[in-house]
Amino acid sequence: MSFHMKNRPARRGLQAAAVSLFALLASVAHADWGGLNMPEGVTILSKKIYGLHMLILWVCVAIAVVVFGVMIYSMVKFRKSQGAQPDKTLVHSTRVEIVWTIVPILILVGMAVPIARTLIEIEDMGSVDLNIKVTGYQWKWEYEYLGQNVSFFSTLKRDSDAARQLGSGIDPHSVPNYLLDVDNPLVVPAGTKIRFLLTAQDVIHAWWVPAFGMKKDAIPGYVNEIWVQVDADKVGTYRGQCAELCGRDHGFMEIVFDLFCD
Ligand SMILES: [Cu+2]
Repeated sequence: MSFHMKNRPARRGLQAAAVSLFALLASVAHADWGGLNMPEGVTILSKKIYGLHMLILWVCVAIAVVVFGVMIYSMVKFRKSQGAQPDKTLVHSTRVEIVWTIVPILILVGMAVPIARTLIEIEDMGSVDLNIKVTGYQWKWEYEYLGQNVSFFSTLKRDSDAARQLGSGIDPHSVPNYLLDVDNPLVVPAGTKIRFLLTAQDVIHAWWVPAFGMKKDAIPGYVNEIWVQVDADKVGTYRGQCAELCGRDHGFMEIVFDLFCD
């Protein structure tokens, strides 16, 4: 069927839409593509999780190329205008049924192997160098270095807290690391395998530092655990927040993790 657009304003509108679409695509092309992907993180586990993510992404891309390739080829090659006749004999084919059941099973099992390996590694709490108990409160964190006789509370830094008050008159832009700093950060030597034991005293919180690729709930009366080992060359400050809607000031439960070189 041929399609003629006689309505000029409509055609201009379509042209303008096409131009703006191209402009949008061009600006996306100029943007940092890395910002569209999942961040790689700085720990052993976060890198493995990133590797898995990329592996599965390319498996999906390969499947999409094959499936859409066959579909588009078939639609173009066997179109009605070329005299294609529907095959009325292929109502049921046991061979085809078996192939399209076995092939996806093999793909899924193939993907499950590296995934299971990584999951086992995530749960492996063996040979940790340091145990830190993390307790969530409304609205602060308590850190306890087990066996080291060190424990402290970590709360939103005072300058941020003052600036966030309604009608404080303080310009948030004048506060360094506004709403991202705490009074007492976690301080840990580089290259150590740390086990975090997460719990809470009042309601459910969640301890989350995005660069670690790990997030887990801190639940009252229950201990969850995660392990973190940051690469020795990634010395620096990593930040996170409580990732559970734990109450009114949930957005102000910051986490600051300082990694120093021995
Ligand atoms: Cu919380």
